[in-house]
Amino acid sequence: MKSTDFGRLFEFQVFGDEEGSLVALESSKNIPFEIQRSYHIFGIMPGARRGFHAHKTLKQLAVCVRGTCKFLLDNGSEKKEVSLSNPRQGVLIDPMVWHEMFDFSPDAVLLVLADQHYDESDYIRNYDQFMKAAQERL
Ligand code: T46
Repeated sequence: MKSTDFGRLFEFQVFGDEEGSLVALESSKNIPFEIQRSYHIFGIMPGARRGFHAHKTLKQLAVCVRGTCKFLLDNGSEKKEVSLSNPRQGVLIDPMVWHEMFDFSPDAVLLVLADQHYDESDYIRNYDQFMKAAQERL
């Protein structure tokens, strides 16, 4: 992976009129994979920081559909901070990218789309193990 490729921000088309706005997310159209699972994170305690893992093979795209939050993304050689501040934007979380989510606003709802079903064995939850695996891929 080229270092600049990870943590790509997507800007979705908004269908809007005077009555409101709508964003459609579709497998292999504006989402760059087949969606197998979605989950959403909400009711986050003030100051909470989540994530602290990378996935071996899972691809995901996260949209803060309400409120705001930030991501720290780390591919083992470069770190990026990404802010999600509106429901028109999404951030791609590639495999082998360590990620942490933080600075959630009290009303934040983070929707995550994933290309595989839940599998705990796909997680790398130890940063040293992640760095070792990331270096081996270079
Ligand atoms: C990720 C970031 C962005 C399930 O049983 N099924 C699921 O599909 C998911 C996502 C989680 N869980 C269980 C596993 C744990 O017992 O829910 C509990 C909380 O999961 P975790 O501590 O991994 O949550 P986060 O917010 O740290 O991470 C989540 C995703 O797990 C992860 O894949 O990339 O959001």
